[in-house]
Amino acid sequence: HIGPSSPPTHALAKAPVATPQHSVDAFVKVFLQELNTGQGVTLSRSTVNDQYLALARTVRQYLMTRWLETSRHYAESGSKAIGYLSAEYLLGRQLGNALLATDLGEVAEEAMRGCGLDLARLRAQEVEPGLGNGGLGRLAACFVDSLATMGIPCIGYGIRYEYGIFKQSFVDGRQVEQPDPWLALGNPWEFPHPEASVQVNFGGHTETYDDGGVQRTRWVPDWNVVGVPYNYMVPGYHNGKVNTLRLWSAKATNAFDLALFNSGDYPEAVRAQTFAENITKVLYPEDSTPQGRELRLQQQYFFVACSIRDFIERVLGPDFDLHQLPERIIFQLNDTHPVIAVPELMRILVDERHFEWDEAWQITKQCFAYTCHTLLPEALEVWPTELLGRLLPRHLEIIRRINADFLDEVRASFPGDEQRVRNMSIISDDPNSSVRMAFLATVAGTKVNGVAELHSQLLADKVLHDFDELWPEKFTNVTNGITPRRFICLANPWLSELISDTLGVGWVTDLERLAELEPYAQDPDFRRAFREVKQKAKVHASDILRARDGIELPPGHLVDIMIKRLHEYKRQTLKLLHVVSLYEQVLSGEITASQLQPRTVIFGAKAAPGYWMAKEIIHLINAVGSVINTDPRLEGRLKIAFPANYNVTLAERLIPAADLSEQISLAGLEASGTGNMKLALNGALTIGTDDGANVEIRRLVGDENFFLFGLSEPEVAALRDSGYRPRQYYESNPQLRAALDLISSGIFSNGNREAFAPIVSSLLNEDRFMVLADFQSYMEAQLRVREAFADEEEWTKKAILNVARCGFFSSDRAMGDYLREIWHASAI
Ligand code: KOT
Repeated sequence: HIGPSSPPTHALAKAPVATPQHSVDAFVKVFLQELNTGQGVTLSRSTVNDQYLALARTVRQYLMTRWLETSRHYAESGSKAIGYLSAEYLLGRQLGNALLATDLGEVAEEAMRGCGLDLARLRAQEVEPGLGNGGLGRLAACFVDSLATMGIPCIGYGIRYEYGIFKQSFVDGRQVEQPDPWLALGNPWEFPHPEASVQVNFGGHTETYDDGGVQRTRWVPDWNVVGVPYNYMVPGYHNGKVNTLRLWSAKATNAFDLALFNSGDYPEAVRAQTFAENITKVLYPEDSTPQGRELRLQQQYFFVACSIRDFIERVLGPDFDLHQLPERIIFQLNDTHPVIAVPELMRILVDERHFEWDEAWQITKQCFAYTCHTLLPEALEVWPTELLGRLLPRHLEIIRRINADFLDEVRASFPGDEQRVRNMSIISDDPNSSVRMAFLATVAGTKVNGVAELHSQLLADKVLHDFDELWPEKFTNVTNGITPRRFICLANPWLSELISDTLGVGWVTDLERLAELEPYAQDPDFRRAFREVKQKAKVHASDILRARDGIELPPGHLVDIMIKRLHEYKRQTLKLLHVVSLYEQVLSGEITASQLQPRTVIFGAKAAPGYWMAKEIIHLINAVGSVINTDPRLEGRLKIAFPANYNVTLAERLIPAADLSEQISLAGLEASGTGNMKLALNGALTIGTDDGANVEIRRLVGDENFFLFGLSEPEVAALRDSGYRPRQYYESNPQLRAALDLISSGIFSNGNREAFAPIVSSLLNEDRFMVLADFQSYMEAQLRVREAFADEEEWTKKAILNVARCGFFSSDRAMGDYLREIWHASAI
């Protein structure tokens, strides 16, 4: 039972407390109160962490009434909500975003100054919640931001990992991982609700029983854990709305260890508890390559079971008629990680609520939609039936029945085509019996979407081709987007101010209005102002890199940025070969250092700890950096900067400083990319392949404002089919050969010629991602960059046009697309 036992009589108790006033005095008062009563310290004795926590709690107070009001409003309206199911939310720091959403930035700054404190210093105290690996998790964070800003009822459901993405450092140029104890200094942004905990079962077996003449099945699990929800505010921008992100934390149940305690086996009881709590202990650091580990499946089922039960029992309540479920919720599956939600909802409807199978399936099918984020075959999740059946025996039975019914449908549509039936089966026997989660998601989802036009096309034409033939109406595209609040307003206050001074402030929630900047590309004063903005961003990034990593950004350099996970398909090695080749050309006297366009290449990248080749590539980047950064022959005209531990906070600092954005994946493999959008919207020009959302960026900004190179996806397919032999490129291209030979010479490894042999040999002999095939084209595109950058005015025009023409890439637009095409929900 929740809620007061008798109706309130006191007038003040009938409504949520009033929001504190939007004034410096009021702010200071709340802040000091929070310091004293929340932290138990006086200002004079407080630490920076005390001050940060009190400040966060102060801002929280300004959001609280809005949060309570938003929840009440949604509940009363009875409208359809989005349940965004995502195993990752890469949120980034919260304080700045909360200040922006509430328009309290200046008030807070002055209030802190009045207390003798520096707002920037307190903001720097916040440890970012790194509850995601990369693009997929950051996208989820952008989407919930947009939905709150658009006033759409949405609950983001996910996992409260005790340890987020690992902290990266470099030792002798090699990546070393450390745990990320992000909660250690206290987390002022979360609200635990143990009273709303949910039990989650695992293991055991199923049995049938007679229920008054009806044969039913039930699951008899043999262990369970409890999910404790932690609520986070998701503030809308300047709209008085605050949505909820609900992250689940695993706790041992009492039943779990009571028997063991009673038997006197205390160490075993404690071990059992640790076992339960391991479920949400740590984020899996794989990106685009799932690891088939039992604990990972436990995580997936854990958060999804908690979330569905939470929505049905707490949000809708016991009296709700689940026939109407599709009118109240659509669960968006952020890739296949939450797909086990499908059999879970079926289990609830059939086993617990006693729906007929067909009716339950009709309901379930309307409640899910699936977003696919990859095309890499090795990234498509499959679970061995042995494991799934051991952990979730009832779910496996349900999946088998879904599959059997589905395959009957295939047979009816394609009589006699048993090969097709085998190809489409959710359960595959090749090589071992396993469940193909993308197929399950496709069968269950009302819609299946890719994340950029090209990707959606390839999804329907290749990976899920048979499904597209069966149900063409299911397949759709929603090109990704990014939130302008974090990635323009917060990250780039200088650009934001220039835009607002020019257009007014409406662009922040209506990003297509950036198009109105277009004529200003012709205005020399505006161009000068635009360059000053870039200059300020570079100085700021430089200050950050100096303080954080001891890295100097030389003034006047072209800032060339490649920031993304380290993955062979993304081709950091291609970027590196460009740098090595320039170096080699200077060493060999082919060009003089003075002919180089002064340039700093900034890398930011984490490698999955178990991805050996990616870690070797990190080592090579650092090795090349330490040689060229100190070689006087380059006269300081070429530099590599590789700050460790690239994360959202660092991205916000680097992106505004970029002149050139590297989006150089092998065509057909980067589903969308979102860094490409962030960089273009901050006035960087893209050098890129025809891949992912690059295709749409180029179409919008125009060929003349984009440096295209490399094979197209059909060319990649054709080259692969005709037999790709990378060594031919090495043998026929002297520049490429010289660059690879320089790496093999040992110059970057103190004379050790073997140090980077695995990388070179992998490129020469296999080169799965066709780095060598695209090398020449990339070098030529970089020459065009060099030439274009030399003309400052023309470059500035191009940069302005990139900003003006990329309004499409707002996540507000993406959310609009999902609402119209997939969710059929609207603002209330
Ligand atoms: C991870 C594990 C399994 C399947 C897919 C992934 C995945 C895909 N993780 N991140 N992605 C990226 O998602 C972004 C958002 O859609 C895309 O922009 C990017 O191209 C994907 O690589």
